[in-house]
Amino acid sequence: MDYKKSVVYEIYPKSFCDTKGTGVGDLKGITSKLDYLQNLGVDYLWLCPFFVSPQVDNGYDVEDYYSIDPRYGTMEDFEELARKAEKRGIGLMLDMVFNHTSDRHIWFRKALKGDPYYKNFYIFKKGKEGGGAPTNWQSRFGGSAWEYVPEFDEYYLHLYAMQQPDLNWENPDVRAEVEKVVRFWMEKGVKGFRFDVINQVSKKAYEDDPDGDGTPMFTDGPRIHEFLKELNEQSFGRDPEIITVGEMAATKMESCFRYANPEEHELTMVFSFHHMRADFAGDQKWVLAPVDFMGFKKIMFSWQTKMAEHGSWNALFLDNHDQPRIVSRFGSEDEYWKESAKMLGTLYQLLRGTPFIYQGEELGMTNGDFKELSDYRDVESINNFHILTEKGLSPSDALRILQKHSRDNARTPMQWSSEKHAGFSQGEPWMKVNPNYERINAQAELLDEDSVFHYYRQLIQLRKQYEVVSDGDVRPLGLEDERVFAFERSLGEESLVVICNFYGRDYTWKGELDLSQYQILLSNYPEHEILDNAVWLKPFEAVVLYRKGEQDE
Ligand code: TEU
Repeated sequence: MDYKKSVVYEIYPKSFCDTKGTGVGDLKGITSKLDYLQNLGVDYLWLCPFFVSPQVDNGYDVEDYYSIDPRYGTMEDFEELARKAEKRGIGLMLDMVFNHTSDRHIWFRKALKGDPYYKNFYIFKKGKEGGGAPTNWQSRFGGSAWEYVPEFDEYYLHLYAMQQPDLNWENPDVRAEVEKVVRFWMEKGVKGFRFDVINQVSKKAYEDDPDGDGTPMFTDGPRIHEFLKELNEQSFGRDPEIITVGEMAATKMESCFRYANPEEHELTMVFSFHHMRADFAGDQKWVLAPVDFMGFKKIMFSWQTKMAEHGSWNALFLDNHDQPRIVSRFGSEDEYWKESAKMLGTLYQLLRGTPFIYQGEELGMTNGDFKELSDYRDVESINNFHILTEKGLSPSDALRILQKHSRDNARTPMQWSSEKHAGFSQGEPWMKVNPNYERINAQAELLDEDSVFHYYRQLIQLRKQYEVVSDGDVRPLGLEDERVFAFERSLGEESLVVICNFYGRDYTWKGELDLSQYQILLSNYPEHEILDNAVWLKPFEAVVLYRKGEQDE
């Protein structure tokens, strides 16, 4: 399958569909929704981890890479899913978490017993002379990234939760194990892989970071390209059909030029996150800040144009399981909910790269309705609540920040219908269902031709039908415009123009192209006012215009 023409759909198994009434989604639930997914038109399903795990980080803490967590089903269930998906032309993409394991993984348990072979699978270091952790690095989930083990008088490194010890990629035996895991799943018929925080596996030096939390010491490290090339050569690279995406936390674009350039033989494409900080205060996530639209636009276009100049490929997304819902963040939850959900889809799906839709995004699902700390499940959110209140913030102010920025916003159960628990489960869901399910749900949207769901179907089809979408060059339009996100895609004489009003107010947009030669391919409003190079945009309006090559001269 051509990755440029493909669209990936991300599934968070825990919240997708529960067939057993346990309140937790399962693999059979995914199989039962294959018709829905085929109808939407997606080509790959990225399944977040379903391996045996104590679930401290919802499966991103893997205890056994070769077995399926019984709460999600069995290996037979997985094989059935793979088979039935393939029949519908859908490939499975698995999520491989190799920066760390669970602390319950047999390797770590042996390490803690003092087995020197397995101790070298992880990163144990002596504390500083005079006491304290080996370096000042901070865990991504808050607090020190080092945990003290009294038996050894040493610390182990965990860039994420304490129960997620980092693997030592300098050890060739670790890399060989990782490659073995990938080959195992390839043999099961898997068609792609997503590698979790893969750009953090090569650490630079175990030294203090003078002005920060350690990020430069373990991001895009000195041996990262070598490690990725080896992983490619020893595992997925043996099958040219397999597509891969690396999750690149806090990465530098220069590194991504190489990660995602086909000639480098590292990965097919990369996720970067700089554009997702548009509502942070600088690097600070746990504060309330307005959306910086101009900053967002600048970052998006700089990745678009520079990655293209280097022949490298982007993964495109606005929603995923770690991000609050985009319609709540950048759009509107009330008056213009539908229009803004469609506009945001238009904005990113027609850029240069492979789009990733996160479950429920195609319905315009919104942030969770969380009122108290006990409504939250996410380790990062709960840790940061405590950090904020220890710093002196009132619990209600801390909760307000969580309501905006918690990853749980994306993890509420999928809204299938207006039945009890949104049709997600017969039992009590592991996380609170969003009460707006009576209005926003798949059943209702399937019946409504004007729904966000049907609009997403059309967007996906544009990528299949128009080569200019999959292969065209990209050029920002009106970079300085403070209201509109617009760009042109072009292939030879063929041209596609996408104009998105980012705000809930009317706005007249003027560009440099004569639009009278264009036809409208898609829009979230039935009527349009376009004259020469000007478009009278309604709140959150998105218009996709197309001009064929021949008509040009
Ligand atoms: O996320 C890595 C990551 O750094 C972020 O997306 C993170 O969730 C966010 O920055 C916190 O502010 C990946 C997975 O996608 C995430 O679900 C896991 O929790 C994490 O790795 C650890 O495996």
